[in-house]
Order: sequence, then C-alpha cells, then structure tokens
Amino acid sequence: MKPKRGTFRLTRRDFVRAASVGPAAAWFAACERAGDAGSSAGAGSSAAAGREVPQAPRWVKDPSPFVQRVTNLETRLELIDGFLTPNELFFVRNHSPTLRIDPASYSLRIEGDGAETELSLDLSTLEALPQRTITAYLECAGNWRGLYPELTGTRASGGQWSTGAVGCAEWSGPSLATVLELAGVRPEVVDVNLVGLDSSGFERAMPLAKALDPDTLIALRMNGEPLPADHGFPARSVVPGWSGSNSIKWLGRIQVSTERVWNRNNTSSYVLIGDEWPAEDYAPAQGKVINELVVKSALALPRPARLAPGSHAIHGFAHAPDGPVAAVEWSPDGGATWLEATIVEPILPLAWQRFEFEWEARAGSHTLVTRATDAAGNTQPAEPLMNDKGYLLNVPLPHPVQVE
Ligand SMILES: Nc1nc2c(c(=O)[nH]1)N[C@H]1C(S)=C(S)[C@@H](COP(=O)(O)O)O[C@H]1N2
Ligand SMILES: [Mo]
Repeated sequence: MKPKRGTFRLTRRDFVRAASVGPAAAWFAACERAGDAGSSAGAGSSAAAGREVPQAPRWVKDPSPFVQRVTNLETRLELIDGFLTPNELFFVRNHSPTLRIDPASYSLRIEGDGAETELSLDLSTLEALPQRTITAYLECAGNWRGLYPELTGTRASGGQWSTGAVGCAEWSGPSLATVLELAGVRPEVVDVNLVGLDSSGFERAMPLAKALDPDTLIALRMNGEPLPADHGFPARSVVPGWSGSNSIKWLGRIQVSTERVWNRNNTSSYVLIGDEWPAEDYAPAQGKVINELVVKSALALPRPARLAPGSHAIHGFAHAPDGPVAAVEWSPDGGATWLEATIVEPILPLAWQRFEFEWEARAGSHTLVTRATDAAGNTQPAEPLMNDKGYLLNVPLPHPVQVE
C-alpha cells in the first residue's frame, strides 16, 4: 500500500488540539524505570533469596538460533531459506538490554527549535496516520567486522560480527515525514535527531532531506506483526539503505533542529576513522560520517561449510543501498573464474535479493566467492576500505567449504 500524501485530511491544527502536549521528562524516567523492572523480572527469585544481583535478560526472543555476542544476536544466514528474515531469526543489535514498553503509556515526542509546535503522539494516533509498507533490508554498519583479520590482516574494534548482522523484513507505519508535518517543520531545519528510550539513550541524526523521504518510516509493524520488543516495540525508525544505527528502536523523541546535531553516533561511532580521513577535516567528528551502506553479498552457509560431494543448490543474499542488486557473480575457485548466479524474484528496490546457483562439489577444500553489482555499476571492491572501526567491509567474501 502506498498512500498518497495528499489524501491525508487531518490538519496539523487538529493534531495539536488532539495530542497531549506536556513535559516528557517524567514519562521518560517512568519508562526507563519500567524497563529496568521489567527486564530484571526473570531473575527475581534468586534476587529475592538474596544470592546475587539480578542479571537483566538481554533479549525477549529465544536466543538459541543465534550466535550470541554480549548484548547482540547474530543471524545464522544458513537458517534463512525464504526471501524475508522471519522475526524470530532477525539479528538484534542492542546497546543496552531490550526495553519493554507498555503501549498504553507510550508516547512519541516531537520537539526542538525547528518544530513549529511541540507534540506528543500516543500509539493509537500513530496507528491512525496513513500507513506505508516497504520491504527493506537493515544492516549494521559493522557487519562482517569479525572477518577483518582474515581479509585485511588487521583487527578492527567493535563487535566481531561475521556475516549475520543483516536481515530483510516488511515494515509498516507512518512515514517520518507525515509525523514531522503534524508538528510543522520550519524552513531553516537542518537535522532531525531520533532518540531511543533505552538506557543507552541511543540516538542518531539525519539531514532533513532523508527524514522527509517517504520511505523513511516510523515502523509499527514488522512482517505483519506488531514490532517485537527486541526490534523496538512499539515504534522504531527504518531508514532504508542507511547504516542500521539510523533505525532507532523504542523511539521516544524526534528532535527537529535548525543546527547540525552532533552526538557520539556521528562523532566517534559510525564514522570512518583512519589516515584517509583527517580528523581536522571532519570536526567535530573524528572522521567521515557513515550514512549509506555499500553493495554486499554473502552465502547462506555455515562458515566454514561442510558439504557432501555432488550437486548442491547454493543460495545467498545480496544488497545495495541504492536500488536492487542487478547481478551476482560467483566463483568456485577463490576468484579465478566467475559465473553468473540467478537472482530470484521478488526484486524490490529497498530489499535484499536472494540469489542461487548450482555447484558440482568435488571432494576437497574449496573457496567460494560472490560479488554483487547494482544497476549503476557499484560493485564489491577488490581492496577493503581500511578504517579503525571496521565499518563497511565489502570485498568479495571468500567462503571456505570442505567437501567430504
Ligand atoms: N534505541 C536503540 N536503537 C537502536 C540500537 C540501540 O542499541 N538502541 N541499535 C542500532 C543499531 S547499531 C542497529 S544495527 C539496529 C539493529 O536493529 P535490530 O536490532 O532490529 O536488528 O538498531 C539500531 N537502533
Ligand atoms: Mo549497528
């Protein structure tokens, strides 16, 4: 469904009247407390017995199908056989434990010197706005970072993800633009900063143009269900094609600013730090800010994989930030020869693409490699983009396979 913006009848004034406007601070504090209490509930019995300090469960979903890394759950791509990532298999990147929010007391605050009116919208108001549905992939900018030593000879700091900090889902909710229009955006606005309610206060700013892109959503639903708690219930942003860090979960505040917004997530995190990006050129950021993701492809196989000799249908997922992948090549011999893989429908502009090929596997050790290219000719480069935090690694990925 793609509602036309012009068909939306309620005026901003209707909403200013309908929405409760008031200080949000008390509510944020209450919500944080509820989150702490809710998240430690599972460990209550041992705490009551006075034996140990309760450990907050880090996730609501069953973590067993994932690779568990501190507060994160990494998807095993080999478990994804269809086009979309099922919610229960979708990776989780949390800077603090999953927050559990009571939908009855939730509200989203729109504020800042660039907003003509400050508003608080409750969940039913967000649900009553025109809903847009997109199928979009979401990838952490640090996906593949754990492969840095193998591919570049150096380690990069941050979570050591293999290839599973990516997924693709159908997201529905109002466009961020629709919500911004309710408050009114002053012409001088530069940045829109989105702030989560989790205890890390995770936030990320984007330029106004991206905030007004109709595909930038405040998602309320994921794959046809209300957003799962681990993915930001009741509301998160989804910013297709951009670093997953822009897709703010448990969205609590939208700050509309007439000045550039600088915070940790565009000064020291999610910036390219290294010799190529002199800090003085990017101050107050320590390097070049990462927004758009890069063209990538990976196989849905364990790493390393073990296969029996014979013919195998191999599949994987390829994605590009700016339109679908147009071609995927694969190599059975570590990149010496290349063949064309089949891209499986559907081919949607913001989604990943599933690709497949038949491989006649002979006994021995092999290295499969894949390489995706988008319609504009952007492809996976032979040389890695070296940066201290290991973002945006996208060289064609060698995949070790033992056939026996
Ligand atoms: N509030 C909040 N939003 C957040 C994060 C977080 O820790 N807190 N992590 C971000 C990062 S770095 C990524 S990659 C995505 C991951 O989304 P997912 O956990 O739904 O897969 O959420 C983003 N949004
Ligand atoms: Mo991320």
